Order: sequence, then C-alpha cells, then structure tokens
Amino acid sequence: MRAAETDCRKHALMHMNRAGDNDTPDLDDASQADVSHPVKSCVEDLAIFGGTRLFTHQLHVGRPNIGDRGALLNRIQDILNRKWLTNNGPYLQQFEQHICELIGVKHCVAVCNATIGLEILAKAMGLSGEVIIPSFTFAATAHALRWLGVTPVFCDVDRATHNIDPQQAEKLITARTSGIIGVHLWGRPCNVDALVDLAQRHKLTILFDAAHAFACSHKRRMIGGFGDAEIFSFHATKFINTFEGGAVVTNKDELAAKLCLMRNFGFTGLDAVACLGTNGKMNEVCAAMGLNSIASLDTFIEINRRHYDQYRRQMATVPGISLALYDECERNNYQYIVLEIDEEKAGIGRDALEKILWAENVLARRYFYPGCHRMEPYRTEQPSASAHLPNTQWLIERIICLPTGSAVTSNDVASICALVGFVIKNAAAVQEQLAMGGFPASL
Ligand code: T4K
Repeated sequence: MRAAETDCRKHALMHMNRAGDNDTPDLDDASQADVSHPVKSCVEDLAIFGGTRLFTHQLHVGRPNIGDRGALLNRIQDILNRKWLTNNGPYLQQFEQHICELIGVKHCVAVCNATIGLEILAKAMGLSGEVIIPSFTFAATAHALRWLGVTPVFCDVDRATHNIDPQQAEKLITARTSGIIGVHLWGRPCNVDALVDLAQRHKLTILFDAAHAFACSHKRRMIGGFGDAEIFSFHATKFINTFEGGAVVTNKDELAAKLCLMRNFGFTGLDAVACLGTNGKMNEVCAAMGLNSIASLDTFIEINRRHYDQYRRQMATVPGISLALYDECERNNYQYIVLEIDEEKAGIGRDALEKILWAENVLARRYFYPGCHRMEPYRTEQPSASAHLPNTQWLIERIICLPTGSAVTSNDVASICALVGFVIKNAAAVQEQLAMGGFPASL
C-alpha cells in the first residue's frame, strides 16, 4: 500500500544526544539528518572495484536494540538471587501482562521463539491437510506447518502491499484446507477483513503471523487481536527483543489455556499430563529482556521512524527506487526499510546493488528471497507453484532491505542514501566496470 501523506501524521522529532551502540540510544540531533556526505568521487572509488570501504564497521539490517543495560543487569541479578530461572516465573508473568495491556488482548502466551509458537498454535487449533499462506514470507511460516505434517499452500501477494491476496486465497481452498495464515509483512497489516470473512464463509481457522507487527495497528486497533490468534516474534533482530522469543496472543479463553498446557509438555500438575505438549517456554532472562525492551519501546520506534523519514526524503529523487511506505493513520514500528528497485529506471538491478552495498559494509538483505516456494522441501514437493505466484516472483527480484535501528545513525543513513544515489547516477559506468571485471569472488 502506498499510503498518502495525511494530516493524521503527528511527528515530533526529539532532539537528544547520541549514545553508544550498546545502551538505550538517544536520537541524533535533527539538524544532522540530511547531512550530505562525500561518498565517492568516481566509480573506481567504489569498494567493489578496489576503493576504500565507506564504513569501517558492518552495518546490519537488524542489529539488536539493547535498551537500559543497567536495568537489565539488575533484573538478571534478581533472577539469579531468586533462583527461579524459567517455568512461568514472575518476569514472564509481568511480560505477558504488559503485552496484554499494550495490545488490548485478553491472553498472551510467551514462548521460546515465534516458530515454536506457530507450531504450538497450529497444533492447538487442530490444523491439518492444507493451510494457505503467502510464499513471500520468512521460511518459518511454512516450516512450522510442514514440521507438523501440514502442507503449506502458497498464495500470491499484492504487488503494492506485499501481503497475501485474499482473492487468490479463495481459489486455493480445497476439501483438505483447514486454515489460512495471513502475514503482516514488514509490520503492514494484511487484508484482515477479507481474510476473516473468507475463513468464516469456508469455516476455516484464521491466524496471523504478526512476527513483524508488534506495536502496529490496523484500523486503529492493535494488531494481535485479529483472527483466532496472532503471533509475535521477539527474536534478537526484532525492534523489541527477548534475545530469542515470541508470543501467541488471542482473545479466546479455551485456546489460551490449551496453549499454556502445550508449551509445558501438557502438564496440569506435578504428575498429570492432559495432552500432547512440547517445551516452548520462555525463560526468565528472556522475559527480563522483554520487559527491558518494552520500557524503551517509544524510543526505539522514534529512532526507526526518524530513519524511515530520512530514507524517504533522501531516496525520493533517486530514479528507479521506491520505498515501501507505512500508513501514517496507523501505529507503525517502522522496523523495516524496504526498497523496490526498478532495474530499467535505476539502470542497475537489485542483485548488483546488493553486492556493491556489501562491499561497502552495508549488509543490505534480499528478504525474503527466493520465496518459500523455491526453498526446500517445497521446491521439490510443489515444483509448479511458481506458475500462480507472478507477483511474488516479481517482488523477490526487486526488494532489498536497508540498515536501520539503534545501531545506525542519521549520518549512516545519509551516507547509505548518498551511496545508492551515486551508484544509480553512475549506473552506466558501474555496469561497464562490472562487465569488464565481474564481481570479486569474495563477494
Ligand atoms: N514469521 C516471520 C514473518 C518472520 O520474519 C520470522 C522471523 C518468524 C516467523 C520466526 O520468528 P522466530 O522463530 O525467529 O522468533 C532474521 C531473524 O533470525 C528472524 O527471526 C526473522 N524472522 C527474519 C526476518 O530475520 P536473518 O536471515 O536476517 O539472519 P540473522 O538472524 O542471522 O540476523 C540478521 C542480522 O542481524 C545479521 O546479519 C547479524 C545481525 N545480528 C543478528 C543476531 C542474531 C546481530 O547483530 N546480533 C544478533 O544477535 O533472520
């Protein structure tokens, strides 16, 4: 969705000092935001052709946010003193409570990671046969199903929103279909209403993989309360992290009770097991990190937003580049900076640009290349899936994600934008050099 600028946008840039990579980072002074950097004076200066790297250190797409290190260490001391390390400890309960309040949902079942959370959820909902999911997602969405012996049926996405296409999803429903999982890719909500309606009409389970969408809203309601249940990821690379972790959120009492049992081997008492279960528990240190992250949530979002705004401004005039926009009428976490490269207009393709960026220590990512349908075991099991996934195929050749988060400064963003601008401005000469020398084998 290319969201238009609206009056809803209330953006207050905070003027704070810069801090190190490891502690709660403050925001750069706004005046530095669009500093024009002398990046390269000629094509030969590009690191891919032997020039000096633009950055001496590697810039990752999703370097972890740490938050208040002192507060975290105090909590860890507390855990050690109490000698209660896992199994529904006090920090876990606080963390779950905080999420329920933030999201406005009845139940939160925190788990050791979102993938296991998806597996437990799929099992608890009794998913079987086939489940429709987008192919344009992280492998975990498909793997969690296939791990349980359920076949993921890959659906195409909308080119503008990057999210699952409900019309095609309906065409993929068969007698074996038991559910649909929508993914809120990049934190931008998928077409929730159409998917819920579709699921209701066909009596299917409807779940949402909200791994990217913590603290985001849809139609002014927080993501987490839609469908039968939704799942968040708190992996280290997510803007709110618990080192590793995730949570299933739902308004359904019975489902929540089942999920709690299933994440703890099905135990209902010391010697009593009521159902099949696994070990999906989140430990106390992870929960403490989660509480720490949530305490800095506004700061982290502000940093992401500030980078997003800067990328948007500075990339606006670069031909062939479009930034995936967030709907300013909603709450967003702005944790992904997603560019679409139009090779014809940019004069250079996404893959060549990626290699040029990596040579400069900008570790841009081709999320979610090559699409789940082209990964094993699906490539072998469903060899003709590509035929009905034209938009997925189109997007996976064009998308690249750029560094953001608290480990990146506005000067870094300015340099990355200037670098991309330089490469595209000199695309013909860059292509010529590439054709002469090819890429160094190390890249
Ligand atoms: N559904 C969706 C739609 C998802 O995107 C994901 C996960 C899931 C489900 C499953 O959630 P979890 O089971 O993971 O909770 C990352 C994450 O590993 C993965 O969680 C995430 N999606 C995906 C979008 O991104 P990669 O391929 O980027 O690689 P990774 O994790 O090695 O790290 C990315 C960069 O961050 C690295 O280049 C280095 C840096 N890094 C990483 C770690 C772990 C650090 O600086 N520090 C760190 O501790 O997968």
